Amino acid sequence: MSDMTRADNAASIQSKWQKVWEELDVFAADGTGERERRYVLDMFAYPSGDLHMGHAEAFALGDAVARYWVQRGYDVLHPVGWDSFGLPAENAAIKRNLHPADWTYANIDTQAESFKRYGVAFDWSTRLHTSDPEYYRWTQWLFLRFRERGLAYRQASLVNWCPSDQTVLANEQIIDGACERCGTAVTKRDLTQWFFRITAYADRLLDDMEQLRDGWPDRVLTMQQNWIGRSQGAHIDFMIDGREAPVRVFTTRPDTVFGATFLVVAADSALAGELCAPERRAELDVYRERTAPLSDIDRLTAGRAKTGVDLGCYAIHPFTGERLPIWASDYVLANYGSGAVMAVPAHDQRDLDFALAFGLPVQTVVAGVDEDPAATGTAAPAEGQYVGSGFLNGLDRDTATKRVVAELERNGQGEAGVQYRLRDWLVSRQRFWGCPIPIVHCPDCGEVPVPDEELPVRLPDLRGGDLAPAGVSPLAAAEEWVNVPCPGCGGPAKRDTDTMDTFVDSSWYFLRYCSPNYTDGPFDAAAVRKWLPVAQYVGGVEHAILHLLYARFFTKVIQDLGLIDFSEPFLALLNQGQVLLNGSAMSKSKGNMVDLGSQIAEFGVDAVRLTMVFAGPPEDDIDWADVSPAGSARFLARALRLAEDVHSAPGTAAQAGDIALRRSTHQVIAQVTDLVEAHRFNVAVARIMELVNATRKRIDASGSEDPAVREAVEAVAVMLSLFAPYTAEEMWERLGHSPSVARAGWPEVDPRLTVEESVTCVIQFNGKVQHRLEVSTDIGEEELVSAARNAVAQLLGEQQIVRTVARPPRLVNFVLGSAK
Ligand code: ANZ
Ligand code: ZN
Repeated sequence: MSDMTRADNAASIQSKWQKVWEELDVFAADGTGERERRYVLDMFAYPSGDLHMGHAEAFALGDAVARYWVQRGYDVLHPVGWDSFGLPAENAAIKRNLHPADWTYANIDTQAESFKRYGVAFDWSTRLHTSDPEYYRWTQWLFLRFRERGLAYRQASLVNWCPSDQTVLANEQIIDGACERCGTAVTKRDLTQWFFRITAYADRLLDDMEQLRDGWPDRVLTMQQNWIGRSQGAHIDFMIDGREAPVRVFTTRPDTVFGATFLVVAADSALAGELCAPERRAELDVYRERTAPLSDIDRLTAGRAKTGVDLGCYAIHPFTGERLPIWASDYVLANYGSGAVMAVPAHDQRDLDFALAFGLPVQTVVAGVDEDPAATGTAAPAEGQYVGSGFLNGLDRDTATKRVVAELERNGQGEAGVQYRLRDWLVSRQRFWGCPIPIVHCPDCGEVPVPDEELPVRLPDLRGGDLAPAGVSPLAAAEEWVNVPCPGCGGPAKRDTDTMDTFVDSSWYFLRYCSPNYTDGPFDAAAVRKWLPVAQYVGGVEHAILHLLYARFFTKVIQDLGLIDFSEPFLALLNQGQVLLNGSAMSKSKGNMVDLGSQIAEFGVDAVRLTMVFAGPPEDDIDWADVSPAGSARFLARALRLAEDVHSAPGTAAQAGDIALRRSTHQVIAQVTDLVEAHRFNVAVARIMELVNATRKRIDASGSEDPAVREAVEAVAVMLSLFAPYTAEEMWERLGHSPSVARAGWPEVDPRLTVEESVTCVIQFNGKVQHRLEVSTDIGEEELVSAARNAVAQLLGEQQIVRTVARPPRLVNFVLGSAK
């Protein structure tokens, strides 16, 4: 077939089956029957333009899982929706003088059409969009429940600020000190912001990972663990010369306290300003300005030249009474621990670098060190005998740590403590296209929640230039919307003008999918009980930390609210790799995009889908330059031709068929079953290809009447339906079946045909050979006799077996007597 007719053909097959699937509602979840239920979830799409190659990969994988489970007879929920709030819509709206909704919903329609064309087995009745008022009403409702529990609070804080986008950025939205979106250098700002108290759940987020050990990739669990970053240690309070309040430091090594020779506080902390001697002020201000833009990652980079300012004040060592100088530097983070450290330069490399840069003393306190760290420039491992450590000398590390903490506690100078890297989640955004925060600020009543029955707080109708006012957020400039009577006292008050981080929207959508139109709450608890937790989640590794952490956090809070009875939302996780071109990620700015639409137009949906799963293990990246959708299309055409060449009638029993082909068929089914269960789709496809070849050979050798050929081709059609739904449906039709192949049922494996070692067993009546049967070499006597009886049941007719002689695996002799 020429390329042109192949493309036309694919397009017409596609539209033919889309109609049939829609009419038959093939992928509707049931939820009422006795069948075991399974929920397969794809990370939902953000509607920026049409679907791209990354979507094509992710959804090909998730769909294979969903379709496989349907074939296995599970009641499957495979929902579809859109994560439809977010900044790109707003920027597009400003540029084109539109409402962000116009751009968003137009893109959603485009993507919906593309999903249908792509043949994804969604239950379309689940469809939701997080920007619909019916959805964000419940995001607001959840926000208010969080707030009631003290889990949503407002606090002034130093935040990352993009001067160009005029918005707060999360740490992860900063790349090399610049805004990830526009590249502008990020600055810090002191703003009052909304936070979610995710740190209150740090321990549970860590501990509950036990439930995920079997179902999640190890590396994702490790990333989550590091992100939460639990450190065991102690808080030590250092008295300050000429200051009432002590300075608290966090240390993981309180046992090295005798090696502390100076203190360092975060230069950008309020504490640095408070401690700074007047004559040092100017120097500190200059230093602060210079280091403000640095991200935490910059600050923590090992080996950076150390910089800092002597604050001109002194701390008192809690045990020696020595005066320790206090410095400010950028390598101490303002928002970790207390933003201050006791520097132990002999045993901590960063502190040593700093001490050497400024000529501060270095005091070794753990022996076994031959060389002086101050001379070598390398901090010594703090393992061994304590020296110069007063009451700690002679103890082992464990005892020393306990001893020093006990001593600090006795003196009221510190205590044991745990620190987390995890910070509370800053959810405020000074942008328009997000979920409004349902709070009113009243001069008399303070923060007043909008009553539940008045939700949703809808976004006002702003478009174009209204969305980009100078210096304030768009909602703050919308005066008519902002000014409202206070729900508490009725006096004049103002709405909160922040919107929520879009990660809030995506932290609970999987709960809403089970009852997307529910109006009495965020979700129908009975429906959630039926389907959740999610049996398989599929999505990109770029969400390995934040989205998954936030969704896990929400699930735990919602459990604590008594609305659900499980604590982990996703029991299994599959992370697909990226689609690359010539070794690098596709991006608009680099101009190396492969357009999904034109790939589909050229090769057909099935060839693109098959290529995605055949390219390699799902976790690996796919380089589109190295794969062959044309090759996939050729293979699919070969499979389809097989179906045309089956000339036995539908329903023909395969038993009489060619045993070699039957054996191949059953072995491939058994292998593909295991491979699909293990998500090794690429190998599964390779096995199906082998079966297609074996079947073709058999047809060439002895024609297409053989019932073993039908059995093989039917198995190919059903197995291919996971990856190439249109071709499979065509095959099924040509095989004389009615649609849909998607619900044909997974082929049953005959275990006798899958054993590698088999022999021919001779079946005799009174010592005369009647029949031959392929059996496994290790077949037991009982099994052999019953297989033999079944095989000769017809021949036996009315005759009675009076005695059976079995010599497994090669012989069964039935001694017959005549019927009375
Ligand atoms: C003395 C010491 C001696 C330390 C030693 C380490 C080794 P993790 O494990 O990441 O929790 N630290 C404390 N607060 C900090 C901040 N705000 N910014 C940068 N560093 C900070 O690290 C805890 C250790 O990091 C603490 O223990 C402290 O240095 C430093 F041989 O105290 B340590
Ligand atoms: Zn009021």
